[in-house]
Amino acid sequence: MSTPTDAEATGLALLARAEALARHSDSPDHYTRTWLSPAHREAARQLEAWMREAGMSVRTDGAGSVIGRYEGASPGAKALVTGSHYDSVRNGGKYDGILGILVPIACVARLHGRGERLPHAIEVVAFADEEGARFQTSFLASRAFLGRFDEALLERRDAQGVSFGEAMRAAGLDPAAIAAHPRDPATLAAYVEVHIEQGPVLLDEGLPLGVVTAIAGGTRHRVTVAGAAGHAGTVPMARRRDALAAAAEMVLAVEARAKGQPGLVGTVGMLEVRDGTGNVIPGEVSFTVDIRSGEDAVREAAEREVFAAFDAIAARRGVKVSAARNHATRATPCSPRLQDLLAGSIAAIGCPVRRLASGAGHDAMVMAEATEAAMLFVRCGAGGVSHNPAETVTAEDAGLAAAALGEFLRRFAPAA
Ligand code: HGY
Ligand code: MN
Ligand code: MN
Repeated sequence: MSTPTDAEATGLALLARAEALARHSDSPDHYTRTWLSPAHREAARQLEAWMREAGMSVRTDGAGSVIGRYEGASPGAKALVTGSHYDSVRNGGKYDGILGILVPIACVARLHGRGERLPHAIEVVAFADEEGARFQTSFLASRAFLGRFDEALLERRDAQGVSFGEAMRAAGLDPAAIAAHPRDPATLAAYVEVHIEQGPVLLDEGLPLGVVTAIAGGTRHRVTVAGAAGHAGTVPMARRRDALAAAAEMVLAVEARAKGQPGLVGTVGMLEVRDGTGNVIPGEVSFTVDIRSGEDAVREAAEREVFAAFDAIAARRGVKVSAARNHATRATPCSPRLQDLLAGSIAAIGCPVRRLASGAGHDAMVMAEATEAAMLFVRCGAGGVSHNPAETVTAEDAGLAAAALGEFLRRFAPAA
């Protein structure tokens, strides 16, 4: 068990690493790190160096994920996998994903420093792409880790027109081999992910750590509204088929439906006016719709109603609407056995145990398809804000997360 002083010292070192890693950014003005950008490759090299320093052997997989392995007492033992992602949203926070990579590296470094081997191996995985900001992918790297890859993604281009395959080749990766070496689930003992809460529950209750009970499911669609472009000065209002005015009503329909039901959230996070110009009536607009709930039936009903509302708005306004789904996950319960083990570990370091659901998506959702999975949440500061540069975590909480995970790693045994 760590004393609070130990926890804080470990935490300060963790926050210093998060600061250093955030300097590998696509933008000099803020922290954005998208899949396979030069900054993303530099971050991968830094993570690899820290993993080696902690006593791990390191490899990079077909998607650019960095995988460090610390052998157990007997070589080749099943691995307890722990990690998170090192890509970010645009103008994001420094701890989303990163904390779940740095904390386990610190835990392994401590084991290595003492020459201690556990009965199982530990693998720390820094997933290369979870947010999917560049190609609108989600969970790309954890899916590739398990050998799952949607070939349709090869058709995608980023905002600069670079194709998915070109981006991979520029980073020295082979698009044909992205998921060519699927991890055999029989070699996995379990998956545990440390992550900032990204919400205010722990902060409001004055608690540093939490055990995740389940992760909300969600879908993302790209919606296109086709109207008629025309002259802003000459087309009478009654004769317009303005795609943006229709899309605006649709955005409000998403908000109204989500507001109407507790536990349901709906977001339009991107909206683009094709060839948008101040003196042209918008002819085509596309936008994203993200809908989530802890209950799949609630989400599915909301989706049906939202898309029915879009059809009605489109019919009334004389525009056409179409939607393509590009992401879907079902609500994912965390392993009750691992939840209890995490709860025992949190209690053992002297912290109260709080169980809570995750509204955000995590690589743990994908890993749960292959093995037992669980998550340890760490309190967020600044009102619990995340996906925002104001995101914070305290050194003490980061240190407590390392102490709790260290305890968990020692208590863990594969399911019988
Ligand atoms: O969108 C999510 O929930 C995650 O942060 N990628
Ligand atoms: Mn995120
Ligand atoms: Mn995240």
